Amino acid sequence: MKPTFLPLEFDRVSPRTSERRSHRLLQTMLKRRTVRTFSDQPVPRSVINNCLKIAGSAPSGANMQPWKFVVISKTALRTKLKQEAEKEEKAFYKKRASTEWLQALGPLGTDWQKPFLLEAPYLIAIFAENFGLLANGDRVKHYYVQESVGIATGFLIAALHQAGLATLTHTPSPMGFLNRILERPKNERPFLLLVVGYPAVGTTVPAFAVERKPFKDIVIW
Ligand code: IYR
Repeated sequence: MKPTFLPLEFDRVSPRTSERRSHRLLQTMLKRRTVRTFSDQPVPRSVINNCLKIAGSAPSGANMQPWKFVVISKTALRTKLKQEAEKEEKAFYKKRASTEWLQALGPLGTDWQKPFLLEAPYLIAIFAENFGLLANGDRVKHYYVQESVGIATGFLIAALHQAGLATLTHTPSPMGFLNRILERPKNERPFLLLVVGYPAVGTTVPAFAVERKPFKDIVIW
């Protein structure tokens, strides 16, 4: 197919503006912390939808946009998800996880109980489409699925933070139950469960995770 091109719409800004904006954004993003206790204070749906549109604008392999976002708010569904997640997590913490893994998680203070799955107003289950499925059942190849969905998820987390919301990236393992409970087809693989809301009053965060690697250890010029 012959490619067609459109003129780029690009907001050109001065170096001074770039400097100012990047600095402001840095200050904002440095304040993002994963939280594990949420208030039940409602969040406007429109905010969630705007942030999901931002996620959906992420770059992806061959522009296949291999992602699906399932927003969950109903208590009945969240109760089911909590039950299933806790079943897996219990097995993880009590049996499956290696000593080394449990040691690495120690400073986070996590365990198999996941009350936040009922506390936060929204859960967003993010699915990666390993391949596309046409209406006639034909498969469409997708490229760089992990990378693409990872980038979209990063967009989503950053967007929600800038919209004033807290998030938790939760990865019950394994997550296959999400397909069953949320009735998602077999080409969709659970990627992450994002918990979204306002932090509960008095929320604390693990001290060790405030530490960031020194800049010189993450960047080579
Ligand atoms: N999925 C478990 C364990 C867990 C694993 C990692 I790696 C974390 O950064 C945090 C937790 C849980 O959600 O508790």
